[in-house]
Amino acid sequence: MTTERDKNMEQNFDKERFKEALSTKLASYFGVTPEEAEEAQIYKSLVLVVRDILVKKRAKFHEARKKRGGKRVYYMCMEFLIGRSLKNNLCNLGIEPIVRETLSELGFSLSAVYKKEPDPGLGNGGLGRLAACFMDSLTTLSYPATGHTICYEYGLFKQKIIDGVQVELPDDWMNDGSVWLEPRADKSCLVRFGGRVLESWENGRCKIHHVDYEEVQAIPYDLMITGAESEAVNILRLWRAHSVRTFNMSAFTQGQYVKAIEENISAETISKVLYPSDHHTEGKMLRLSQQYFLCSAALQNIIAEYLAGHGTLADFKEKIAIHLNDTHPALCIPELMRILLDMYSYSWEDAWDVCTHVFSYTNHTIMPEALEVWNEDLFKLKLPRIHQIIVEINRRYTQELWSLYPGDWDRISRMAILCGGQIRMANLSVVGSYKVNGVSKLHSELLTKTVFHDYYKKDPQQFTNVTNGIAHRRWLIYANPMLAALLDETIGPDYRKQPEKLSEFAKFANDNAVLEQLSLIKKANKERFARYVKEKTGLLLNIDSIFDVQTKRLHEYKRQLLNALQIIEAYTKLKENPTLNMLPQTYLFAAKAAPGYHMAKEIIKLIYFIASDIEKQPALREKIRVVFMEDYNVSLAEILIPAADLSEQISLAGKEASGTGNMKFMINGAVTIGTLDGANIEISEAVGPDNIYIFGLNTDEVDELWRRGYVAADCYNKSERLRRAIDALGSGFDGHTFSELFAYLLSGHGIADPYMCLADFDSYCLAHDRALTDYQNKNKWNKMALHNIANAGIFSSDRSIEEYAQKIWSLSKV
Ligand code: 26Q
Repeated sequence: MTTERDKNMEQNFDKERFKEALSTKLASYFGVTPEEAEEAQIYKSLVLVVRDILVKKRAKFHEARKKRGGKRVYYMCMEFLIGRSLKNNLCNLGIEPIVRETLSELGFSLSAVYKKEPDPGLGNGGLGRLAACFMDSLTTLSYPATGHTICYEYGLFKQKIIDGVQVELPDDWMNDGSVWLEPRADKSCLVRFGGRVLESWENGRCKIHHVDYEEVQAIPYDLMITGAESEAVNILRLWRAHSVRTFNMSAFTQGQYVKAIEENISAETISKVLYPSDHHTEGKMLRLSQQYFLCSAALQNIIAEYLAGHGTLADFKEKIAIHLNDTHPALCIPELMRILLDMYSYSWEDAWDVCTHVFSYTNHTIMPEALEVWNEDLFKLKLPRIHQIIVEINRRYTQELWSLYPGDWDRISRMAILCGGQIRMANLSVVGSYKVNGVSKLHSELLTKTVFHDYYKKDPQQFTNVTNGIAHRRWLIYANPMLAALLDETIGPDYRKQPEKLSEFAKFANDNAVLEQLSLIKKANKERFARYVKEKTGLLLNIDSIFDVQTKRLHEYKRQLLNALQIIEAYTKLKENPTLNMLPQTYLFAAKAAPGYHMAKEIIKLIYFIASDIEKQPALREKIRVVFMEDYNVSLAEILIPAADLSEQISLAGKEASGTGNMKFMINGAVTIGTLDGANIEISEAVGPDNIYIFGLNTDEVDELWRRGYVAADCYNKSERLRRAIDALGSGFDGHTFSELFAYLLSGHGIADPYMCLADFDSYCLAHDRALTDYQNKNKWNKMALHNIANAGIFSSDRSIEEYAQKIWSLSKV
């Protein structure tokens, strides 16, 4: 029974009530008193207490939303890299202090309890983390939103580095990490694969019969998302595949037993594991099954929910926005067509009208190897009805193009969805969406100039930009509580919900007391991180050295290799002259490589052996230290980013669509060293040229150099510094030589140095030298840090979401 006291649990949350609620959970789930409980039991019971609060809050929000009516948005993404939930929820609800105190009275440390929570790795990197930041902001800003994704049993692999080699281990996060998830068997549905499509004529209409298909059950698991000081609670719905075959015992005796089990297993394989590669599509059929599984389950669910609330689909396109986060969920478009045509007897024109008013699409890359295509013959076998629908969308669309551009076959074939036996998912996404956006100013501009140029010419209004953002509460306030306290003290707490107010911090640029505070906070965060490193690796970091950090997926275009070359150059110089008086430097890396990505793994090996080489020379490692942290994930980022002095954002111009790590470092007072790529350009505009180290070629110069013919060896021959670094690859580190990397940079299989590390090397070293000089001027550096923080407000995902709500979804708050 719900008592009045219960209802007000959150508002009237006090120590006594909390203690009572926690004790009840401990008793009913584990049969222990708080005194007898273990940390893990405290963790689980605490989650259950928080869930109860959220369930009640959710019910209220649901009522308010229903009463208001209005539009809602569904955010579709194959990845949601949510990170741990407990701290975020306690802080958002404003009950963390009470929980901390109460636990402390019971003899537990809340910080230790936080560590009991596994960090779900349900994403590869930027795209998945963006989806999670967006759910946070949508909820904080009281927008009605639901996320849909897959409940992977195994998230992104756990990484170990053994003798320089990345070893992948399974991430079994569900084992006890699913306390937050609420299974909703009542909302499960069936998704069909394979089979054949038959047509018949009934009452003058063509009826579709899908036969001989295999059915998989989709079961949703709900995760409640809180916002900061907000009445809203939204849902992230994670879909799990289940076999529908019931077990036939008689088959056992007939020798069919194993076969039946095998079939069960193959159905459940669909949600077994997250594909660990980004920026590379392999065209694997299991990935296609995952994509359709998500799209079909989500759309059936969206329609069912809509009908339950409205009774008819009449106003569907006015009330619903469905956002496709990259092309991965693009099958939502033909799936909605299928449902409207085959199940609700819509005409093609009416169904298409609904689709083209409901879907919007964000592109996250223009790199050709990342643009998804499916082999049409294989696709047809797995999804015959969806294939038919795509063929018809393509037929009608190319017909329209023919009348617009008669005879212009080149253009029409570039814009078609089907071409050369392949299905082009980016084209399907553009054709089926009313709005398409890029993720930074530069990227959005490049989209309209390159991959989507033809579509842009046809309808410029279809294209827009929404620069990415980060959940600044998670990444600043919760990850860096000391900095948050300083901000509260100096500019007041309004920036917590109005990030643009961070700009008021600029007023303190000449306040020496504040600057000193800032540097003490950075030092404390470096100490906190150093304790963590000591615990994990046994290494003792020098807090007074500059922390120079590059953390992100390992990829050639992100150029961890350029960073390594710069380190090698500094290291060899130091070796030649060991008494060199220099600022001590600590280079920190963390990165996962896709398991099949050979070159990325070679770069990890290089960094690892540079590090181990230096470790063996005590005199040198006082001055230069390299640390590769294993298993980069959200939790590691939360402790590492606040400790950074220098933020490495050094992709080849034109390759990084936006980047979001750059924003996380900036808001924590790190200064960026970076190229004019992605959101670095906007960061540079925000902080001004004195508060960032920009180097290297810009996109026009990169293009020009490609056209002229880039010869890496020319750079090598011209630069003494560069030769020293590259030659060192040949002589090696800690007994390991890197001839493959040497060849990759200078001769290569196809083109040498495809991401132009050598072209940018000298300029990178000069920028680095400037940064090291400036770092030694404490006052100057602290001021730079302050300006970075003060100008980071526009990179809050609150701003991004307000732009999506206005420019794309036409969404209003509850
Ligand atoms: C596709 C097909 C098959 C298997 C995997 C994939 C796949 C999975 C993940 C392809 C791409 C991704 C992830 C891409 C990604 O994270 N892109 C990044 O998105 C960020 C958010 O917009 C940007 O800031 C980064 O610049 C961009 O690289």
